[in-house]
This record gives sequence, C-alpha cells and structure tokens, in this order.
Amino acid sequence: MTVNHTANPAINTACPYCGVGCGVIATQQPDGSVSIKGDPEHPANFGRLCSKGSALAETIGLEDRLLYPEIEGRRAGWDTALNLVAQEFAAAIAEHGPDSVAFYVSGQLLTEDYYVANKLMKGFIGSANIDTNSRLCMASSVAGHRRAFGSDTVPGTYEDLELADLVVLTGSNLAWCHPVLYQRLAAAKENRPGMEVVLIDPRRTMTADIADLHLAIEPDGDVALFAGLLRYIAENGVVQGDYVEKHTTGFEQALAVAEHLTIEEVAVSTGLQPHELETFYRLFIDRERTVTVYSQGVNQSAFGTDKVNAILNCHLATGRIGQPGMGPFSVTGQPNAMGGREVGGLANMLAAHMDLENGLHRNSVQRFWRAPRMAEKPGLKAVDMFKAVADGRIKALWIMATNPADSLPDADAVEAALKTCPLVVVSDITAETDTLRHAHVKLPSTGWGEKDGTVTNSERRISRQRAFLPPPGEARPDWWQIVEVARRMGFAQAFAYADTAEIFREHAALSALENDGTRDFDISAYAGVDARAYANLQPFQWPAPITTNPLGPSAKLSEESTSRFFANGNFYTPDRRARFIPVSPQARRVTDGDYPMILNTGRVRDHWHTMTRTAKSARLSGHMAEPYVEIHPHDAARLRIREAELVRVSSGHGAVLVRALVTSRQRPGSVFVPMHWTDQFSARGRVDALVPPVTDSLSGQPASKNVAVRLTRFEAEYYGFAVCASRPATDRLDYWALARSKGGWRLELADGRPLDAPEALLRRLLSLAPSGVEIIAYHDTRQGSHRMAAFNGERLLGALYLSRTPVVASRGFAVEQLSQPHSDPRSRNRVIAGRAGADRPDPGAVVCSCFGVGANQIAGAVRAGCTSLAAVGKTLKAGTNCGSCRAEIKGLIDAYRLEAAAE
Ligand SMILES: Nc1nc2c(c(=O)[nH]1)N[C@H]1C(S)=C(S)[C@@H](COP(=O)(O)OP(=O)(O)OC[C@H]3O[C@@H](n4cnc5c(=O)[nH]c(N)nc54)[C@H](O)[C@@H]3O)O[C@H]1N2
Ligand SMILES: Nc1nc2c(c(=O)[nH]1)N[C@H]1C(S)=C(S)[C@@H](COP(=O)(O)OP(=O)(O)OC[C@H]3O[C@@H](n4cnc5c(=O)[nH]c(N)nc54)[C@H](O)[C@@H]3O)O[C@H]1N2
Ligand code: SF4
Ligand SMILES: [Mo]
Repeated sequence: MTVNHTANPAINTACPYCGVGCGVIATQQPDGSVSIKGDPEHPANFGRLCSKGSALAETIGLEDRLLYPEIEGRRAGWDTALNLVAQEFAAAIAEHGPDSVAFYVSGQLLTEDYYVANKLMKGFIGSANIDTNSRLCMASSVAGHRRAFGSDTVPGTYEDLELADLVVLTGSNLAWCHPVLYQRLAAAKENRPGMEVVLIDPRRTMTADIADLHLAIEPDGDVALFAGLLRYIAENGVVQGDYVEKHTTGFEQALAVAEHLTIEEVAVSTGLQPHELETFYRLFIDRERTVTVYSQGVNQSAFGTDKVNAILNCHLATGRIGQPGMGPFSVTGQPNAMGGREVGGLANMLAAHMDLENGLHRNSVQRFWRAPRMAEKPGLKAVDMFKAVADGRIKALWIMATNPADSLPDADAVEAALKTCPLVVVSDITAETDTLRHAHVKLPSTGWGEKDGTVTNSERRISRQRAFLPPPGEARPDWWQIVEVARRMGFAQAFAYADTAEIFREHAALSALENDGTRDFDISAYAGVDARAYANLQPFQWPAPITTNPLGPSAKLSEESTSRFFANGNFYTPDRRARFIPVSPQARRVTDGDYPMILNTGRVRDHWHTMTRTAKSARLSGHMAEPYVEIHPHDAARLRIREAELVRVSSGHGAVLVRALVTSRQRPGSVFVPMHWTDQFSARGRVDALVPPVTDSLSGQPASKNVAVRLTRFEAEYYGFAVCASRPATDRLDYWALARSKGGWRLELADGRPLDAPEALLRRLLSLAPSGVEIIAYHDTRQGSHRMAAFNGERLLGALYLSRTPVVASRGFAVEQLSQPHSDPRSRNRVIAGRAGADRPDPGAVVCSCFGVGANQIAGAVRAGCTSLAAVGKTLKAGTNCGSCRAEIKGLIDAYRLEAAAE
C-alpha cells in the first residue's frame, strides 16, 4: 500500500489479532509502504511474530474499506448519520423504554472504545443491554473464575508456561491460535526436555507436535476427566491440606460428587483408555509445577462453566495457583477480550470488575459517572439479545467491530432478525460483510494502524496500540462515534472527551474507586497519566495500584512482570476464600438417527474469524484456500466420500457445502469445519448456520463445538479450478470458494447441473467482452475435461480447468501464470496444460506462507536428506521466519521419512 505523507519513524504498537498481544514495530518506508517486525522489547513476544502478525502490512490496503458513512445504502455526512442514530435511539427509549435498545460490541474494540460504549448504555441510557462477542468466547471462563475466586482473575503469567514441569493444554490449539505463546512453550521444552506436555483435544491438531501425550477425548468429556482427576488427587494424598484449609471452602462437597468417578468410570465418559488416564493423572500428581491452559474446547460448551470449575478445583486442591510455573490459565482469544472484561462490557457486569447486581457497586459507579439512570439488572446476553431482536423487543441495535451474521449460532435466524429490526447501525472498517448488508446506517471506523488506545492481553498486560497511518476517507475512531452519539442524546458533559488519554485516565481512576484491595482490577498508578505519559505508555501488567509505582505513572515497573494472584489466598469472595464448586458430568446426547455425527468448529492457522482482514493477504489465503470438513477415513468410506470431493454438512438449522479432507487426525464419528468462511468468500460456508442456539445455563456461552449433523456426498456434474486477474462473477454456481492470490484470485468451483458450454462459463466468470480477447482451449468432451485460458495481449486474464472429478491442476503453477507474460505459444500451452514443464516442478500446497514453500518442495528436501527442521530451513528457508509452520513441516518430515523407509 502507499500513503502520501512524509515518512514516519518506527512506531511501537500491538498486534490486532490474538490475545497473546505481541508488540509490533511498524515503520513507514520512504516509498510509503509499511514494514512490520516483532518488538524485541515487548514482554509478550520478545520480537517474535506469527504468520498473521508478520503479514499485517498486507492487510492495511484501502481496497474493500468502508470509507464514508451511509444511510440506507447512500453516502451521508457524519452529522446526518450521527443525528439519525441519536434520534432513533432516543425515540425508541422514549416510546418503549431503555431496554428496547442494545449495543452488540467486540473484544476487538480498544479499551477506550469499550469504556465509553459501556458507560453510555449502563449509566446514561439506563439499560444493561450491551453484550459482546466475548460472550461467544470467554463467558464461561469469566463465570467459572467468578464462581471460584469471586472475581474474573487470570492468576498467572506467560512465564509460568516456561517454568512449568507439566503443561496441560485442554481445548486449545495453541500452535495455530496462540502461535507465539506456543513458540515460547516449544522453546522452553527444547531447553528443558524433562518438561512434559499433555494435549486434550478430540482432534490431533498441530499442537500435538509438542505433546508427550495426546488424549483424544470424546467431545465434552472434560468435566468427567477433571472431576475424576480431583478424586485421584485426593486418593493419592497430594491434596495441599494447608492451602485448602486456610484459603478455600467446599472441598468435601466437590470431592463427594466426584466419588463415583473411578478411572474405569472416567474412561466410559471420556472415551479414553484407562491406561491413558492413569498416565495423565500420574503426571499431574507427580509434577508440582503444573499449568493447565484452556480455551474454546472448554468455554464453548453447554457445560463450559462446569469444565472451567472442574479444572480450577484441581489447582485449588493442590495449591498450585499463583506461584511460578503453576496455575490454571484461560487464554483469551481476541486482542482485547481482557480489556472488555475490565470495563464490564458483558451484559451482566458493571465496570472496573464491579458487579451489576451489587447495589453498593452500582451506587459507587453512578456517583463516579454522575450518571442519571443506572441499569439495575443484567441485560440480554448475545444469543438472547438476537432473539429479542427477532421478536421485536429490540427496536434499535448498534453493532461494533463484530460480524454476528456469521459468528453467532443459528446464523440464518440472526440474519432474519436483523432484517426485521427497525434500526440496525453497524460500525466496521470493511465495506461489505454479511452483517453490513442488513445495516440501515453504516459508520466507517478507523482500523489497526489508524487508531489509538490500549488493549490487555491474556496475562493482564496493557499495551498501547498506536496510529501510524492517517484515517482514510472519513473513517473515525469507534470511541469518537459513541461519544458523538452520547452528546447528541443530551449527555455532552459526561462524554466531553478530547482524546483517548482522557478516557483511559477516567478508566484507571474508576479502578481505584472505593477499592482498598477489595477488587483485583486496580490500575490507579495510571490514573494521573497526562497526554504525554499516555503517548509513551510502556506495556505494564495489572494490578498496578498507585502505591506500587513510586517512579510515577509512566515509569516502567519491571517487578510487575512477575505479578501473580492467589499464592496466599486473598480471593475476592466475601470471606476471601476460594470456593470449590461441586461438578460432575451431565449427560447430553446431541446426535440422533437423522443427525448421527458430531460437528466441531474452530480455527485455521492463517485466517482470522470472518476473514475481513486476513483474506486481503494472498500469502495468508494460500495456506487454506477453501472451506473444508475434516473427516475420519472410516466415516468417509462409509459415506462413499473420497478425498477432495464436496460434502454437504447439515443440521436441523442449516447446511454448508465444503471440501472433504480425509484424515485420521479426526475422531471417528466427529467432523471439524472451520468457522472462517462467509458469503463473501464462498457459496455456502457459514458454519454457524448449522449451530443451534444452545448455551451454557450460567455463562450464556454457545456450545459451538458439539453439534449434531449429517453428511452427504455432493453429486457434482463437474469440478473446476480457475485463476482470474480480477474478482470473478460466481453467482450461478452451486459451489465456489474464492481466495486472493498473487496477481489476482483463485477460485474453486463445482456444480450439480451438467455443463453445456464450457467457454461460456469462462466468459461469465471473467465478465469478458465479446471481442478483443483471445481464448485458447483444449476440450476432451468424452472425458468431460476442459482447459481454457483467456489472454489480452500477453496478459493472462484467467484460466479455467474443468473435470468430472476434483481437478488436479497445480494451483501454485496456475497462480504464478497471472503475473507472467505469455507472448509465445509454448507458455500459453503450458497454461492450458495446467502444470509446469519438467524444468519447473510443482511446489505443491503452501506450507510456509512467509517464503511460499510448498509441500512438494519439502518432500523433495526430505528425500535429498534433510531430516530435521533446521536442515529443511537451511535448504528452503521454510519455517525460518515466523515459525508458525514448523509443526506442519515436522509432520511432513516424519511422513516422508516413513514413506521413504517403506519404499
Ligand atoms: N489463527 C487464528 N488464531 C486465532 C483466532 C483465529 O480466528 N485464527 N481467533 C482467536 C480467538 S477470538 C480465539 S477465542 C482463540 C481460540 O483458540 P482455540 O480455543 O485454541 O481454538 P479453536 O480452534 O476454537 O478450539 C480449540 C480446540 O478445541 C477442541 N475441542 C473441541 N471440542 C472439545 C472438547 O469437548 N474438549 C476439549 N478438550 N477440546 C475440544 C477443538 O478440536 C480445537 O482444536 O483463537 C484466537 N487466535
Ligand atoms: N461455530 C463457531 N462460531 C464461533 C466460534 C467458533 O469457534 N465456532 N468462535 C467465536 C469466537 S471465540 C469469537 S471471538 C467470534 C468472532 O466473531 P466476529 O467478532 O464476528 O468475527 P470478526 O471477523 O473478528 O469480526 C470483526 C468485525 O469487525 C471489523 N473490524 C475490524 N477492526 C475494526 C475496528 O477497529 N473497528 C470496527 N468498528 N470494526 C472493526 C471487521 O471488519 C469485522 O467485520 O466468533 C465466535 N463464533
Ligand atoms: S501470536 Fe500472532 S496473532 Fe497473536 S498477537 Fe502475536 S503476532 Fe499477533
Ligand atoms: Mo474468541
């Protein structure tokens, strides 16, 4: 991208993707481009970045950006748009009361945005109808923490993973979802081979690469597993009697409900072998320095909160909490999931870790805000909020920095609800998303690199995001939009912020209000930051009460990097003791005769959620270029589904059409579909259309990982693959999936109707003019195989390969041709052949996105004698930059070595 203003110096900021919260240095080059590198000083990453972080510069271009406010699809001025929003919200409140309006916000907002949104709704509109996509993400962890600790506290730090002798990863694909933390763990394990890693996941993910033990648990077997572990801990005499006695309550009751969970019993509930359980349980009792990391395989469940407490119980019983190398560790997903929790962005929280249901807290906050009308009861949680939109209770809804038409369960019903809502306002950075198509008012927000504020990562570390680019078009920060609407609703005085520093100061001051050590979240050391100190704010961890920083608010507090909670009790319950929660497994059978298989959903390495940003990068799009279903070979054989064919996955709520990826990494009876594909990039890839709106009864978090489905083979008349210089027209195809590639787009397609005129399809895809274009083609009508390419002069406009079975043309080669000149017939014929000549072998599917190294190249290197990661790295550079692909390369080395040994 190019930006036409004078070059800036290097700017320290934070990555806008996952909750690891890596520090990034962005530098504008003299030619206007931006270079990105990891911040060597940042305590989260010490210079490392993963594939997504490394590709940030490729995602800040202005194509696809929403640049101007729009009302009903027409460009409008900010004043008009903001007046309209304020008027309509005020009118709905006047007529139907404060609970007739709602905000649906996001862990991708900055803390300052989040703070003012929460303040406006809970203190000034007087409703708690503000909820966030963190409901789909962290709600069960929040509920579990609060049940046990009396507060939403993550006790440990990243360093604990490096110091532990046993790291248990459950429901976490750390290698792909928290890659830099994974790399820190992998490096620690390499230095200290005695360290053991246990992975608990129904799938054998890339994270299994560092695991000494992988427990392919039955979906939702976690409560049984950890409740059984509690029993085992007690039976084997490793309960920390002192800790339990002094700092906890309820141990006996928790143990009593787990009494029946013998190893044999747990084996039945988890689908694991008794000897596997024995090994895991032994490891756990033998190693004091234990960290249990958990993420969405735990949270996104009908029993998510119980899973969390089952884990916390084991750490409390052994006193392994808040000490170096010990503790339960809920890792956050989004860059500011934690910041959102600090400001109380969930419908059942207040602000600064105060409780909405606590009258004293409500009263304090009301005085502090000078708020006219405080919310008195919890608001609607995400899934219920959209049900209220559907049945007309919500008249005006403002969605910020999230894409609920794709990410909420029962996504088709969510879209239907949006269609009926009288006013839908959406603040986004992208021009077209599945949610924006239902917006009456579109508000263009500034994105990463253009906006300023703070985020908090998984280990409670607050870092600055800093702007290094001017706001494009008329885009404005989210906080500014909220403040402008608040002013127009008559709350000018309480929202008279000039900048984010003022908001941050207020947020920090509120954290100290009547706190006196009664609440964990305290950053009063920063309540006095002036604009300069805020501009220079260094990453710091909370708690940071005023007394801990004698050097002044902007000074770096090195001793804080070891801050942990609860080593000596002092929980935030009324009696300052932690609570054991009696949990035992509950039966929930989701499958039946119609929907006999279990669908699990989640993430891939190089895409972020609904792909609005990562799909802009050709490099990131190359790793997984279409939506897919992972299916075990036995199931595939039973259903007559062959590798790379298309499969319809359907539930009682909806269906998707995706590519079959047959793999024994999957459990038989279960399948996995990634959550990323939307209507913007595929014909029918929105997996949340299948997920029922089933939630955990305490946390309200949807059960996104255990859905009953049926699989049927899609009877394709033909399959196709195309490369196109500009975005192709895909509207009339049963199946299509689009990904950006170097020089244009790559397209996978298929249709269930016979193909009459192959060249007409090419013309339609490329929207070709009737003349001025040269098409060369090869048709084998009997075989149903067609290969065509359209040229304009020596430039390739597009090539299309069709066949009755999944197309075998080399994707990498075809993509390359878009940026090559084709003046001679030989090179044109090669395009038609769909593969390189013998002199240029096909690199194969992309494994290393940094250097564009493919699987075939890695196979070649292994055959030539490279049998280690280091050797492959030396020969091909693969895996030597961000390192995100190292687990996959290792897998390939092992596979090809086995193959070679068998030959
Ligand atoms: N590349 C990439 N990274 C991301 C994101 C992204 O979109 N892309 N998103 C970020 C966000 S917001 C989040 S929340 C995190 C999520 O990070 P993770 O939670 O690590 O990712 P998921 O793939 O959602 O799910 C993790 C694993 O849970 C397993 N699982 C499913 N059911 C069960 C079960 O019953 N028990 C157990 N023990 N495991 C189960 C799944 O098989 C899956 O491998 O990732 C963050 N990082
Ligand atoms: N089936 C299934 N569903 C899931 C999950 C799963 O594992 N399985 N995971 C759930 C989880 S953990 C999460 S976190 C959610 C994520 O789901 P979403 O939050 O819906 O996904 P994103 O694509 O991150 O949406 C962010 C939106 O904000 C826009 N945006 C980016 N930056 C800014 C900004 O600065 N300001 C504004 N106003 N907009 C911005 C982007 O263009 C995009 O449209 O999905 C949930 N849904
Ligand atoms: S691990 Fe990757 S995505 Fe997560 S913050 Fe670091 S660079 Fe960004
Ligand atoms: Mo998330």
